[in-house]
Amino acid sequence: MSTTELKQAEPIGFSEQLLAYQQSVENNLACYFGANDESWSSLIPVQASLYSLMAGGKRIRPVLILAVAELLGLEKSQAMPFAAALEMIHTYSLIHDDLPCMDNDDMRRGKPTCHVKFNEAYALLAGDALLNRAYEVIFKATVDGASAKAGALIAQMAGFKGMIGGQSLDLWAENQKIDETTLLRLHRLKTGCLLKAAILTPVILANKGEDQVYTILEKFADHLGLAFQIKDDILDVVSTKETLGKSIGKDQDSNKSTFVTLYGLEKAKLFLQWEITSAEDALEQLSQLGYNTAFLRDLNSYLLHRDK
Ligand code: GRG
Repeated sequence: MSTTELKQAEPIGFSEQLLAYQQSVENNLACYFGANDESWSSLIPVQASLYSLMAGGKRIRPVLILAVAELLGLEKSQAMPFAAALEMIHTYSLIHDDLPCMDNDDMRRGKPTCHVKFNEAYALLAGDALLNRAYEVIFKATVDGASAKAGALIAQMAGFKGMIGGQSLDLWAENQKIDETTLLRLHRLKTGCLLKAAILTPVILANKGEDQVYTILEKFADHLGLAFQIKDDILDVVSTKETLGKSIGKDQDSNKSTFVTLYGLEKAKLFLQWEITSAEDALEQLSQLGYNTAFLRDLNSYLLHRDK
């Protein structure tokens, strides 16, 4: 056997695999947005969309789509349009969230926010353009009942029964103390729903919507979503603007209830560990069905230890 063949046989490590997923998302994203369409690329909202879309970001949602797709044996080409579309929806939500009428932030993904770089009107249009393009990409990739269902799931999770509902609760909850049940609901909707859409989209594309796999991955998504947000709450108080690439201390400044403001830092860390362990339990159930969950297990732990 030649050395090249030997090299190819070596299992790929978590960091390499994560980078490979992230790179394939990066390579496809601008393309799916239509950045190569010269007749439109000079339009300011198109430039503003691309500015935010290509500003980096961890690409967790599309990475989850690609990883679950691979776990289920789905073709990457089948999952990629949905992965790109979800990242566009996520980026639109960040642009709108940063607007003065919402969180009024001046830094995102280590750069001036979209409305600071362009202006409020163009940032609003950039978000709208990303959202509409996302559904255009999804419609173009809709070839059967399964892909139609996957598109409907994404629309629901991004809408008022999902992220928009959560954002609305978040606005309502400012300057008032909310209880744990409301906080959990807010987080599940605002953050959890898009992550759930990422994890369940490939399951639906693989026609496994009725299987045990769906139930287990839904449980995994619930715990991962909460863990992700609790970590975000923690980073808001322990990190720096330089590391995070966005403002810190915002939750306290805008009088928001978070796991940290409600329970303090140490208890929030315990909540985080509990959610991560519960997510691991779900993955253990999946591996008992014969699925290779190694990447998802490492991603779960990476999200626990991430510093941005
Ligand atoms: C405006 C409809 C609308 C919704 C806004 C995204 C959002 C909802 C608000 C942003 C504030 C926030 C803390 C949201 C929770 C979700 C979250 C942690 C977003 C940041 O996601 P990351 O960490 O960001 O994946 P990158 O930049 O890495 O993509």
